[in-house]
Amino acid sequence: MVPESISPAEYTANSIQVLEGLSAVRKRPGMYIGSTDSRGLHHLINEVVDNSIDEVLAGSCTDISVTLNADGTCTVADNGRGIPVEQHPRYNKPALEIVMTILHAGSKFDRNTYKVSGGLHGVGLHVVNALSEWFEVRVRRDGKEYVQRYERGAPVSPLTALGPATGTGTEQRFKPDSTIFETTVFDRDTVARRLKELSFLNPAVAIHFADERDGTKETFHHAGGIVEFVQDLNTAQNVLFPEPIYLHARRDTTDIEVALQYNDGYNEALLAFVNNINTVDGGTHVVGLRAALTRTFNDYARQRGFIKGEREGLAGEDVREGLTCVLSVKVLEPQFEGQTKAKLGNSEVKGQVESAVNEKLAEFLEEHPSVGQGLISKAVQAAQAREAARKARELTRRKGLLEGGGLPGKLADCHSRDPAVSELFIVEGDSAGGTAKQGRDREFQAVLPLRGKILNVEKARLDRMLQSEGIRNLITAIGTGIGEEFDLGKLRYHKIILMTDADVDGAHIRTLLLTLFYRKMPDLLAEGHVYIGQAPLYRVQKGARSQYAYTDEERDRYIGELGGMKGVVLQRYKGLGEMNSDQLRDTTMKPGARSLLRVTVDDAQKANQLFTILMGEEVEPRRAYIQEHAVEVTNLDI
Ligand code: 0RA
Repeated sequence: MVPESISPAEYTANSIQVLEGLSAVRKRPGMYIGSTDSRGLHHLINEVVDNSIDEVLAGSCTDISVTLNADGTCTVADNGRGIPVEQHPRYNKPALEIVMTILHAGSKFDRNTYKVSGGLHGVGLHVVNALSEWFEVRVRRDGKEYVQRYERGAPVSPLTALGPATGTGTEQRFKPDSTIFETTVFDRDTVARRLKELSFLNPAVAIHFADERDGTKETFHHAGGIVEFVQDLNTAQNVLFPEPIYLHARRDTTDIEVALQYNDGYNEALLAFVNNINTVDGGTHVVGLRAALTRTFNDYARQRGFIKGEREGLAGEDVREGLTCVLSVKVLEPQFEGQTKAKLGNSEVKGQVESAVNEKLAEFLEEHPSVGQGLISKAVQAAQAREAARKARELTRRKGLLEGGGLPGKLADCHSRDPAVSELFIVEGDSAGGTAKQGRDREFQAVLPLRGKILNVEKARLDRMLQSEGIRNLITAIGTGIGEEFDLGKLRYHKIILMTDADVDGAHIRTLLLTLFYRKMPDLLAEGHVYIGQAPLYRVQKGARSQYAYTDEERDRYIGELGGMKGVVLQRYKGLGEMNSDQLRDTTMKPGARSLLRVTVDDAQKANQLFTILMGEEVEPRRAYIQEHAVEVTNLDI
């Protein structure tokens, strides 16, 4: 028998438990939201919005609004059923208070939807509450409006009925605690990106987003769901057929949705979601999808005689060339794995996705023979190109062996054979390359000059870039190989440092190289092996005193410190080549004296986007992009 109410002693014990729970969250926030930096901060909004999305999944909510208020708070409102307010018999408190202070999954008030548990998602509103300076909840339910306020997780007022109200819904407003977070400033684009993504994944909802700090407003509503998502991703591409293929199936309790479309490019863009969570590290659902694509296209190609007899079939990479695909699965009890919990671990899902996609895609191809044939001929071409590339590689490999060692002649390698301490400087141009060779510590620093010219391959696709000898030298020097052959274990230097000029050409080359890494060697970035060497822009000298300035602001500050321009010699370095080797060593190369920027996957993704837009065939997005970023790209030679 569950008692209707509990004794005062039990009540007190329960309150103490609540406070202990909240202080646990506040003591180790990282355990619940990953970090207390900007990423952790945005996690608060995601968590609150996810709770409203659960109402959408339950079929009870059509509109969500998210507002970044001028006072630094965030408001999330939905027209769902409203968080229940009735007294909870066991705790003798309103259900809402329990939701806000302890409860997340597995209770009487648990909604029966696909949940995001495990990992950093689905941690519960009480976590957001505990990490907020204050949190105010308003609920409309049963014809009334209710309100309750919390501070750092603890209620500071009882749940109060305000008066009659129409409709149902929940409104939550919170102020992140500045004593917890390194920054409490929300980033509009970060929030907008996630809301847009959610609107594609949940076509039944309209998400209204407003930033009161700058007055911008936007509504995200995509009735076409992930089909529109794929179209959106392919905006800047030439697509091979106008309507993305859409597949939907259920296997057991798992719901599987796929939208895919091909473009005439050579890259694969696969986004995979589990219960609305972007699984950037893939997992069993992605493995199942890939297996099904390879299998189905091969079967189809053989049945129709595109591939004959014993000949080797299409490889996975062949059928994914130019593929843009969104996979969205709903799993009842997802297990997220890995450092960032962004990988699905449920082994049963592989077979479920594989079987669903095999069946539905075969059906589609059967019904759309012209699309099917187009795709097969593209994949066959990809296979031929792969074979040709393999032969070319074999040839260079053998040639390399004959020449001894196989390392490019341009490379001034270091003595050390220990990758963990070795560094590779990639330098623009032979003249700067010469300076860098003199300035390096040859024990552990290698230098590879790249000829600027080769890299100015305007509008070159990545594939064309790979035909450049300079780029092939680079790949050989790094040692890992690229694409499917990539092997991080063969990495010859744990630090790969791009040292380019601080001008337009330098930016151009950096964009190209980062794009190459992002697309063909992404693990180099994920494991933090790529850096940008920061060379100074100026030397400010007066008498015996001299300082290097890395920005215009620094230059002005140093001039100020020296008492103004009088007697000051200002040297501006237009390129690395203008420095002598001692200067380059002391400012940019020598550990301890230099400053290196580690390149994140995010940085590289941005470079990749820039690359796609600047090099893309489609004129319209390029024009739109350039207009939007006019200031940044005014002097880019595109
Ligand atoms: C538990 C049960 C029910 C709804 C909710 C929670 C709920 C939670 C949130 C969080 C943000 N918005 C929300 N809207 C609803 C179902 C209650 C019922 O059956 O009426």
